[in-house]
Amino acid sequence: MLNNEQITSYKNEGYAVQTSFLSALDIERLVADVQSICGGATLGNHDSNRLEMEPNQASDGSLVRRICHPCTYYDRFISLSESSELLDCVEQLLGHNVQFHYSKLNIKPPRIGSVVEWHQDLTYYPLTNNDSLAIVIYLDGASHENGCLQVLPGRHMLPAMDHTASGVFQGKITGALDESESVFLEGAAGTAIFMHGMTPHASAPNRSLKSRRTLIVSYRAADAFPIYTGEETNQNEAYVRLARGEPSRMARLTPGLIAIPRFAIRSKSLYDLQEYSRRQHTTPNDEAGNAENLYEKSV
Ligand SMILES: O=C(O)CCC(=O)C(=O)O
Repeated sequence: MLNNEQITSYKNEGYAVQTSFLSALDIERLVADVQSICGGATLGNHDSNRLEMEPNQASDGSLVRRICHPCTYYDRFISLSESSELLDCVEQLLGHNVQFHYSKLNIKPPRIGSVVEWHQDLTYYPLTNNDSLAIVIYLDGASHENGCLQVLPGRHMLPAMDHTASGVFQGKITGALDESESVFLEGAAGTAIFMHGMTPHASAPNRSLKSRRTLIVSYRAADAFPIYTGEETNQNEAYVRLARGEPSRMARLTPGLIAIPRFAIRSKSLYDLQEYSRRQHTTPNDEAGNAENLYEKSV
């Protein structure tokens, strides 16, 4: 369970940190599963529905950057996402009726681990209200050196920051951002960070020799319904299941305006979308809508 200080931190700052959320044995078992899930995959030969590989390696390179939907496909991760230890904390922050939304396991391998640029999760998948969170659980010690999570505290209650260029969603904050306010959430393996869906966050590339493996599990209040933005909404909804309490027959609405993301490409992940955005804006002759054939255009 979270204590009052942690709940206040989540409400006021947009995040709360729980150290030693997982035991050494839990971590050992989850890491063994990670190794077996990733075993045998190479950039040139892997199941892209289950794994995403680091792009900057040889075709026989085996460095994975994401396990897709671990809490849907793999028993130990499913159990963790359904555990009372986790759901009791989620209930403290979101109320009794809670949906599991999605999960992913991000790996920043030594030396080439990918950057995650600043973004707010709810800009990718707007909901009728903002009672949505992600739990970021470190399976390795995470520090400045290997790309721990960084957050901008206290920004989650304000309107969403701009994630667009020329009206097109870039998957990252494009407006002004004062990084001097950012907090580096360093932590030992087993640390869990409860992060509000509107908290701006990022993590640096891993240039160190230490891997940084991180499980991310997202939940939302049962009365937070998806706002349909196109095919992406169907994709995002595919993994939703009731985690605790009852389904809701009422959608609760946050007053105000909600930006609807217009995707220029159908990207596999945040990494791809942010990479696409970097290419668009760093290659002089690369006009919007004229990118290389690497990406399938969405309609
Ligand atoms: O892995 C990280 O450091 C953050 C990842 C993240 O924000 C995401 O995958 O949405």
